[in-house]
Amino acid sequence: MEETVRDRVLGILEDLGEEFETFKSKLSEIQLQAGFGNIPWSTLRVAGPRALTEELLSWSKDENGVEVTRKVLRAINQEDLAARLTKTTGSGGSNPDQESETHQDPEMVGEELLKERKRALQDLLVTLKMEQHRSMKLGLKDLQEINQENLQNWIPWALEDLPWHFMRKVMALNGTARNTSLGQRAPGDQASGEENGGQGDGGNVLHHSNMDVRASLNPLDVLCAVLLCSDSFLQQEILLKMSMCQFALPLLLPALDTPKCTLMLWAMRAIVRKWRPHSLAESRRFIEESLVLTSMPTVSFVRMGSCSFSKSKLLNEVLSPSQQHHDFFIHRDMESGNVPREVADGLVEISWYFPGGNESSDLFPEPVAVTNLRGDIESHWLRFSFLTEVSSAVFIVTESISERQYALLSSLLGSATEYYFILGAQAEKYSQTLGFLSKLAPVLKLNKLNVLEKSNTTNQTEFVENLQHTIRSIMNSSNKRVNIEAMATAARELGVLVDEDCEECQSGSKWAREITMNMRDVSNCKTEMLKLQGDLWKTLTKVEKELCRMKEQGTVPPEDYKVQLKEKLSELHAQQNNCELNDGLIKFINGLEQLTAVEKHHFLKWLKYKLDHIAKDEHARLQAQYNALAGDPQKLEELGEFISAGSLGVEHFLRELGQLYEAEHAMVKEGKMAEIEKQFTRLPGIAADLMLEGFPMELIDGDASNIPLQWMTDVLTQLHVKLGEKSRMLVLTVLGVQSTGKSTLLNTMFSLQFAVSSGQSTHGAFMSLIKVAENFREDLGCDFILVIDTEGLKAPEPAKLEDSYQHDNELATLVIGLSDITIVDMAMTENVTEMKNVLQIMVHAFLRIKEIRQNPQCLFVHHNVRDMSAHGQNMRDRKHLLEQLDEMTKAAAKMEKLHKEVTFLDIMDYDPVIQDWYLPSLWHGVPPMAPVNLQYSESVGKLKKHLFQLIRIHSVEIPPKNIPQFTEWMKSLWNALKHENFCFSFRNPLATEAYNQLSAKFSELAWEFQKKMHLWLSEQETFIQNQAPEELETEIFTQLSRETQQKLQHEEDKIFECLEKYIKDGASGTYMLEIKEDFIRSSKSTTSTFHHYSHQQLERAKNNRKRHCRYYNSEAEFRKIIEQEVDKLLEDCRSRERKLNNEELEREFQAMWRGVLSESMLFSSMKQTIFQEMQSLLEEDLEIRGRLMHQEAGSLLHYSMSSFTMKKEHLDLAWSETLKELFTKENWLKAEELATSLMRQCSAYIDEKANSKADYDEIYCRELLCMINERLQQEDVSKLHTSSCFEVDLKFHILGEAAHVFQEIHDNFMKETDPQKSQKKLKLQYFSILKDLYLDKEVSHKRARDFCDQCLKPALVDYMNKRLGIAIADDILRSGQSIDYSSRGFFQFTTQKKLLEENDFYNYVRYIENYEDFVKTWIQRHLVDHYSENEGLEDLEKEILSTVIDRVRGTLENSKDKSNTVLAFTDNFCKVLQKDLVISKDSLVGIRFINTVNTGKFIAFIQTSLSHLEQQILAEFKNLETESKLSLLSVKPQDEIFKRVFGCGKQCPFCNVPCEAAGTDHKEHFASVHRPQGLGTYRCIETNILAYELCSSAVISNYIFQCPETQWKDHPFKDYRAIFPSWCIQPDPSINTSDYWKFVFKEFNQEFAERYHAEPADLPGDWEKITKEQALESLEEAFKMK
Ligand SMILES: Nc1nc2c(ncn2[C@@H]2O[C@H](COP(=O)(O)OP(=O)(O)OP(=O)(O)O)[C@@H](O)[C@H]2O)c(=O)[nH]1
Ligand SMILES: [Mg+2]
Ligand SMILES: [Zn+2]
Ligand SMILES: [Zn+2]
Repeated sequence: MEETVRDRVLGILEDLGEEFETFKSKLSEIQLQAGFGNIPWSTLRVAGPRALTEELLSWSKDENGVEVTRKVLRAINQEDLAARLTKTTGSGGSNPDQESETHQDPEMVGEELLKERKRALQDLLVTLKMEQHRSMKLGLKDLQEINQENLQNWIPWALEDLPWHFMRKVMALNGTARNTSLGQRAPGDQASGEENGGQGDGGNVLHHSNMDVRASLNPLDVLCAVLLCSDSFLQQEILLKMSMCQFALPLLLPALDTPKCTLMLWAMRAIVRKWRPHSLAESRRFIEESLVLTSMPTVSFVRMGSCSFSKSKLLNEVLSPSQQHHDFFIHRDMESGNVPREVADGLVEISWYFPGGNESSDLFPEPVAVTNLRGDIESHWLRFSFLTEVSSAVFIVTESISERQYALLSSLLGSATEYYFILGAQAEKYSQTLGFLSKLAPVLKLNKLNVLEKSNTTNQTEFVENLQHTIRSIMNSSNKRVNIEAMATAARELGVLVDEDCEECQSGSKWAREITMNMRDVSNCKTEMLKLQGDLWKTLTKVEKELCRMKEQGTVPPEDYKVQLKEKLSELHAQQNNCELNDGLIKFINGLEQLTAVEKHHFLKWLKYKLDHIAKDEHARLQAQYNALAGDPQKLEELGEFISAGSLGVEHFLRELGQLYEAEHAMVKEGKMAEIEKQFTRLPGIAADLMLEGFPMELIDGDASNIPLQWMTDVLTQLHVKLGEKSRMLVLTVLGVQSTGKSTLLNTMFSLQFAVSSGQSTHGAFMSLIKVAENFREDLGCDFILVIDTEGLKAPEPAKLEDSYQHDNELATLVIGLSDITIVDMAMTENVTEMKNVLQIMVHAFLRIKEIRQNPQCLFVHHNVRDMSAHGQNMRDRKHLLEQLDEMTKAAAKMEKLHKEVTFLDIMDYDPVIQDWYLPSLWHGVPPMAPVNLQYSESVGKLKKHLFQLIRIHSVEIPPKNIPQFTEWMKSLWNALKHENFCFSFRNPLATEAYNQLSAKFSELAWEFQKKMHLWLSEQETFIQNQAPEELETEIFTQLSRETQQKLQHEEDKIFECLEKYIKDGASGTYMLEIKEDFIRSSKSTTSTFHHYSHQQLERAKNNRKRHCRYYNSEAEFRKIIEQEVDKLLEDCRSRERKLNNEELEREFQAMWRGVLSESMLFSSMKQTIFQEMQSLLEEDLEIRGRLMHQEAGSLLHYSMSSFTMKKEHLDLAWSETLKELFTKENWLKAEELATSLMRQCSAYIDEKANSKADYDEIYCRELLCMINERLQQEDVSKLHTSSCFEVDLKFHILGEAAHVFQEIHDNFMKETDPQKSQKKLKLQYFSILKDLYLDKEVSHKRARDFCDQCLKPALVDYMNKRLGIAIADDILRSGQSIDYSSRGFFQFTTQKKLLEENDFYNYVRYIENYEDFVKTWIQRHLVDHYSENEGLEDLEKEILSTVIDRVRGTLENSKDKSNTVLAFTDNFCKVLQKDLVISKDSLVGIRFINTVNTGKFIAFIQTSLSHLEQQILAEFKNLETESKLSLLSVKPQDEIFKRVFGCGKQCPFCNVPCEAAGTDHKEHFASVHRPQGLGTYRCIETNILAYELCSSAVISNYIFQCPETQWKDHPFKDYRAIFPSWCIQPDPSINTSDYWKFVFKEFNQEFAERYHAEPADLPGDWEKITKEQALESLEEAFKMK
């Protein structure tokens, strides 16, 4: 008999029962939406099922009516009826069922239905705005990315927010993740207002509730949509977190995008559960196992037909621990649980019960799985079949059984599963149902116990208990135990898909299996497969640390001991490198290199699971042994260690790669392997890729307590490249007691994947990179966040106290040092001492980090706080904590040997209100059944928000480091940590960078200042030279000095201003502030030097001018007379009648000339005796200084430097009488050295003056005396106890030598200006003038030429010499050349590199013995070379000359109309240019007659000859050798450059290496590399053999030294600062740092010995092997030139 559509609709409406009213109300709502002709509410309200059927079907076409009915049914959560309607009324004759109506052909899907479901899915995804992720799956990274939303609360406002809300919350372990109700907007908010307005007729309660429902989605739909749009790894993560929240997990995902439903095996792989079955209750052991591998009985719950009570709710009650209800499954009474499901029908969920080992409270004695099928089994027969396959028992929940259903159930005949029926109350069909049941009894082997009745009157608690009891008995009787892997097999047989069957996953699994296939156990794998990281790496670590600590040095000299250790290192590297690559590792590497990204990801996950499995098995076995051994403490401990060494993970494989890489690198570096033989160069790139994909990377190996620095550096460098070099990272770390949930905290906060749970506790430290969204980077101030998870700090056991404390200390210092923000996890453990010990370690670490001037930000997280109100509790506790922290700080300061009072607040800005955070315990209840505490999740969320606020503020103050900076920083920290004295050994790379930047800036500013002042002084000097001597004694000169001081002050202020500004704008922030003082001081010292210098310059100019005048006065006098006479003669001649011819005129002139000469005193002895002048100056000086001059001293001329020898009287022997002879000898040598160096310095000065071509000046002598006095007053000299006789002798010899030279200078000068010569010249000139005048010639051009030649040209040349030096220095310091001179370090590098290239002993000697001289020559040579190579110098000359000539032109132009006479013109001309040109118009011959010439013509002539004059001067300059040109300059560029690179001039007290600190006045002297001390002439006093110790090694060794400063007493090197407080000598940053000087020493050992009159050093054999290339490399490394 055929049912009509009408019958079916009616049947369904009748079946609705109580829900019929709901149906009607929903219908009215839907009608409104549909918008076309509808059934009025008045009709609806009274209509019964039959009437409504008519209405519905007549409403429009039949089909539409059916459609509407179905929609409404779904909307009121009557999916089953809706499905039935579809099934029975489907059109087109095709089979419309979802998964077929018959069980024979379960997956035959009707096209129509398929379409409809596709549409439903499509609609859902559109609503959720997730369509694009259907193909482009979401990954974990999308969730990790940090964006604006991290700062907001996640309240879903629109449906499209729901998936994100779910994912975010579930990632944060938030129990409310599944809630799908939307946030209520504030009233008046338009979005909700509109809908309300549309409603129109209020008053219907039902109506409203439905309205609310509509504004949401069923959580299961959201879950399905999210899983559909996620990649398989995100799915895993979501399921993992859901499982922690104790949410039921999807076991079978409905067929959404796939033809069939899917078993979520892979998605559950990551879940590990821990429990204690009752069988183990005694032993107190836990079982920890991967969930998918755990076999247990499974009980399934399905529904048939409709049911009045919620099956899911019932299940929740069955599974909930007593006293604590938890919603494992979503049920219809939950928030939005009643919203109709759009796509989630047919979902099978699974949940578990795990016992905690407490027999009285556990519900079940062993684990049991419970599955729950959503929907009616009739529509989901395939799933139902699957469940019957895998379950021990299936509970069918139903209210009635119909004929059809009976038929269906009958087909289960022969099924192996037990069936139970839970009958809901439905009186009408009760008897019919019972009838069917009894018919089914034999088919399904039912008995009375298999039917549970649940009527309205049943006591719920009793019913649940009953059910639990039934399940228990099923567990007892059935021995069917399946795990999810086994379920997958069953599924495949039924044609259900399994997510693991995808290609990538299978290939990943295959690769992993190949590695683990032959692995027997963990220790076997470690010794066979991972050889490099075992004992080899641990021994290596020990040796590396010993190299820095030298604890077992004994009596071996430090350098030799270092060589021994180095050899050991090299040997170990070789051993590592020689290890055969085994199969497993090769496969691992191949896997990483060859697989696609997704495959690789699968591969690594698989490897992890498989390794975990192996390790767990072993762990369990060992644990059993351990328990058995209970009596024997010795063995227990051994086994305990064994157990802790038993972890094995992918990180061990990666670690092995790191070791392979390190070893290979070391081999190449040691020259034992060629660069091209390298095999592992691609590994760092691969590791960087892994980091990008979210794998945590091992930073510190917790087993060996070491960092593979090269590996780490190269991995991070690769990472930097892969990030497009945009890698500013904020570093965040967590630190705290062991196993307190640190990793869990980070994972919860940032969705990371750090290893958690006791089985795989963190070892060492791992880091994970999180991306900040592009549009959020600006705001947050960084591009990435690097999260570091660390191993818990242990409370040291007494036996291993030292080691453990050290390990923890290193770890804590390193990570705190690396971090911008540190979270200190202060779990409230029961053990107070443990907490205290750990705090002590942390405080110590913070103190050290503060000492190296890093400002750690820190948050204290008080974890496991039971009562959340506790934090408000009382200030007393806090005060108490602070007191304790202070105590700890004090103790730490003592350990660090800081001799100062420090409190905790000194090392950290600690504000309990902001910095103390309280977290409740992770679990709500007792694990394993406890879900995550909602409070925990929410507190973590708040903490996270706070962290981001902190980061925003922090990154403004201290810009985050990028990867290269981070790497450098890490290396420095680690290197320093290897040393005993961390703070002292730390070389701060960022501060160094800031320092270098600042010193470059400072040099630039200093030069700018000097240049301005030089120019200024040169103008003033010119001005002085243009004044009459008597003018200079007046106010004019004082005025000049005053102006100069003002100018200085002005420029000085400018320097400070610029420095301040630069520091303020500087990116290096705080570091610059720290070192600012040094530079301010240096600026001050530079300017004050200039104060002195400028004063001197002005004085000198004045003196010169006076001397000049004195000398020229007589000549001027003479010329005046001559000119008078010429005038007379002219008159005379003109008055004669006859015109004289040329000879007659000459005769007359001759007579006149002779007459004048005989009368004049001209050119008599103008020569001075310089030495007498000097002698009197010397006597004056000695008198002032109260030194007695010996009687027999005699004339200065008897002394010279070469004749100086040391005499007994030179030392104050009375003082040293009591001391050893040794002391005297040493002092003698030192005094001699002092004398030599002083003489060298003075002779350099004398030479310079000799070259300058200027006449002698008294100031020379004064300056020499000043130099000597300054040197003798220095501190180190006073310690030598020299006598005053020494001083007197020294001065005599030096000035004696100088006197000879100066006399010569003067004599030469006089010769140049030979009176005879000038006399002759004058004579010719005057005769010519006379002739011209007599003949009345037009002579203006002649006079003008004279003016050009005699006045203008010398002035221009002088100008050039004054300016060229400044210009050259400026050119060099500002051009590309300046890089060599940009900093002292750079200069050292360039010179040393060049020295190495030339490899010439004498060059080295000059460099070492007379650094200053070396530098000067070096610069000079460089200048000469530079300018002989190119036209640069000519350009400079042209520029200088053309500037001044332009000025001359301008002046000429201006004077044209103003001056009537030539004299007036010249006066004016000189006056205008008196600051530029020294024009001595007095020296113009025939000045008296000049007025007779035509002014206009005179000027015009000068104008036209200017360019000729310019060419002439340039040509003359061009012809000069560069060197002699340089010697003529008044400001010597080489001196200016020298000042920049020479610095303070101090040398290391042990090895004489020059100080590299910037400026001239700094607190500390330092050098990047020290030299073997023998190069500084150090030798063994007894044997006279040169010493080869390095200062940088000595300071960490047990060596001692003696020197005058220690009064020749022994002093430990480690404590050298007590003697030389201003020197900072740090240990070498790497073992190769000093290779350069070692190389030099071994090359020239013999030569140095001869030179120093000593025996050659007995160098360690290892030094012989150092090559030139290695030397260069070490140099590049030391000065960071790579
Ligand atoms: N009771 C309780 N257990 C927690 C809490 N937080 C984490 N755990 C559990 O403690 C165990 C260890 O957690 P981890 O996150 O690995 O702890 P950890 O501090 O990183 O451990 P180590 O790295 O070994 O020092 C896990 O099983 C967590 O589930 C908590 O607040 N309360
Ligand atoms: Mg951890
Ligand atoms: Zn030194
Ligand atoms: Zn210095």
